[in-house]
Amino acid sequence: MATNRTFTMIKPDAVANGHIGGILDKIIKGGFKIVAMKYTQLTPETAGKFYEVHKERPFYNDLVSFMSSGPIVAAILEKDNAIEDFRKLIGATDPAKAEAGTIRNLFAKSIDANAIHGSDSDENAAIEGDFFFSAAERF
Ligand code: IDP
Ligand code: MG
Repeated sequence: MATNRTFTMIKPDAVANGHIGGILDKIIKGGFKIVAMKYTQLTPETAGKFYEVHKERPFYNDLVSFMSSGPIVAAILEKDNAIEDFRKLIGATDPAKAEAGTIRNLFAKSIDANAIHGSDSDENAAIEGDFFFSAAERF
């Protein structure tokens, strides 16, 4: 069932490379409304918890150290069919395979430093949004 919210992070590589503005522009022009937004940095502990579902994957330790290596922008976004439409807007996990014009195609360099996160389900969008934002931080 489609719902109307997803969660995103602009990852440390995209922040460091000066792409916050370019990525937010794509998100807003893509029809997403910003419900909540925060500029912050994960610690190895919080990044490890956020990516706990990937604990058994071989890249888990690298992912946790990359995601805590610098500041990120976290946000909750709203749009009809948000999860699916946002996954379409960001493109494939591997930027080399991401469709032209997608955020990862435009702003990402590699499969690990791939510029942006997008929730993969309604359930995870709710969990991930709650990880960063209180009710009073949502508009
Ligand atoms: P997604 O971000 O497109 O949903 P996931 O499979 O959920 O992709 O993986 C989470 C994150 O882990 C990716 O965005 C990427 O940063 C990293 N990652 C995924 N696959 C690999 C890999 O094969 N090598 C290194 N990092 C990876
Ligand atoms: Mg994922």
